[in-house]
Amino acid sequence: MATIKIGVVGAGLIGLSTAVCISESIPKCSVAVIADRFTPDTTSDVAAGMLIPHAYPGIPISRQKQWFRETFNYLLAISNSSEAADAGIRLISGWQIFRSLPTEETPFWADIVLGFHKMTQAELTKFPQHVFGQGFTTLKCDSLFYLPWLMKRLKGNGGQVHIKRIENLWELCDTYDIVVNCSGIGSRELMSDLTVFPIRGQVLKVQAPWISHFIRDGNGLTYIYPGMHDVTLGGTRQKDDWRLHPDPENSKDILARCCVLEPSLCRVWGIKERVGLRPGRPELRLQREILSQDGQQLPVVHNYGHSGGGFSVHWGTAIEAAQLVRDCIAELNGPSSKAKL
Ligand SMILES: Cc1cc2nc3c(=O)[nH]c(=O)nc-3n(C[C@H](O)[C@H](O)[C@H](O)COP(=O)(O)OP(=O)(O)OC[C@H]3O[C@@H](n4cnc5c(N)ncnc54)[C@H](O)[C@@H]3O)c2cc1C
Ligand SMILES: *[C@@H]1O[C@H](CO)[C@@H](O)[C@H](O)[C@H]1NC(C)=O
Ligand SMILES: CC(=O)N[C@H]1CO[C@H](CO)[C@@H](O)[C@@H]1O
Repeated sequence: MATIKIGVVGAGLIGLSTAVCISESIPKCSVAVIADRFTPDTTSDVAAGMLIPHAYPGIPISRQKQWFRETFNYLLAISNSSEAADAGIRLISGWQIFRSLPTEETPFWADIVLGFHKMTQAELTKFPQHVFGQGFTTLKCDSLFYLPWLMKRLKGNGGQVHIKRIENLWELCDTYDIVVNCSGIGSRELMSDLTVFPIRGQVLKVQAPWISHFIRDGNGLTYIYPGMHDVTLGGTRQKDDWRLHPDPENSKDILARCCVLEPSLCRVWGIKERVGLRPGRPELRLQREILSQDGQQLPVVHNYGHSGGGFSVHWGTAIEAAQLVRDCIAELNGPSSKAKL
């Protein structure tokens, strides 16, 4: 059997993790990543990389929970290995706090993170404006370490990397047997998928080395996430806003909101403003499709639309995308196919 050539479009978190997962779980294949932007210039580089799931409407909770569990357990093992510092992965404890009682006091992921508990009155005294909270230990992926580390793993497995903008998937059909679509917000143009929209996120990366706990307001708008070399302060969620330059008003507002939760932040220094466009979509798209044109066929696996929660589920969705690639291979090799291989 010939080597099967797989082209993955996208070098953000989703493209790289999917390419690594394919290269490590499918024998007899070659994997290439094709993208116009690489780390540190993708949306994924802007993210804080906290593992706190974002709910995807339209996808059964059991499937989302499985994605999160697989991602959490895989990263937990890395955080517990000698690779942890290179990969930028570590455990982090903190609080998610609410100004009014949330509809669900116990979220679906409560038994996956570690030590989940309803905050005690003593813990809540730090946040006088909040009436309820959840304390837990989760994981954080520092993208400026994690993405290069994934890239290194991919290259170590023989994966290729090409810098190129793809205008149309068919450009890839002469070179690859199967194409995997992980183009994030780019899928709006690339796949003419007009249901994909940007959710603009502005954050501040600041120096505040004394901060060790995360704090997240339950509405997801204000958060303080300490990382390896800086602290991410957020944020904004601006739907259909394509501006990639920082807005100084947003920055002032973010700092003011974070200082209410953590007054010591009034002393931060080294403030850098960053903006990313989350690939919003009513539903995350993880499915197989066979494109046809002029009697030619091209199997495609879609994996995009992770919105504001890509880090929390990326390994679970990569495992599922790799399974879909395996299904494509079985079909290409099947008796009924117009043997391309
Ligand atoms: C401010 C902010 C904070 C966030 N915080 C968190 C968090 O704490 N936890 C969490 O789980 N998630 C978080 N997210 C969400 C997370 O960042 C995204 O879900 C994730 O990064 C999406 O990854 P992606 O690989 O799909 O997209 P991207 O990182 O945008 O990558 C897309 C890739 O596709 C390529 N591409 C697109 N179109 C083309 C084309 N036509 N030709 C060639 N290449 C193309 C691009 O060059 C790029 O390489 C946050 C997002 C933002 C903006
Ligand atoms: C952590 O590492 C120890 C020692 O290698 C191992 O025994 C243990 O099972 C690991 N735990 C996890 C969660 O990976
Ligand atoms: C790069 C890429 O894979 N683009 C394709 C993704 O899928 C759609 C179909 O839904 C195609 O039209 C794109 O060309």
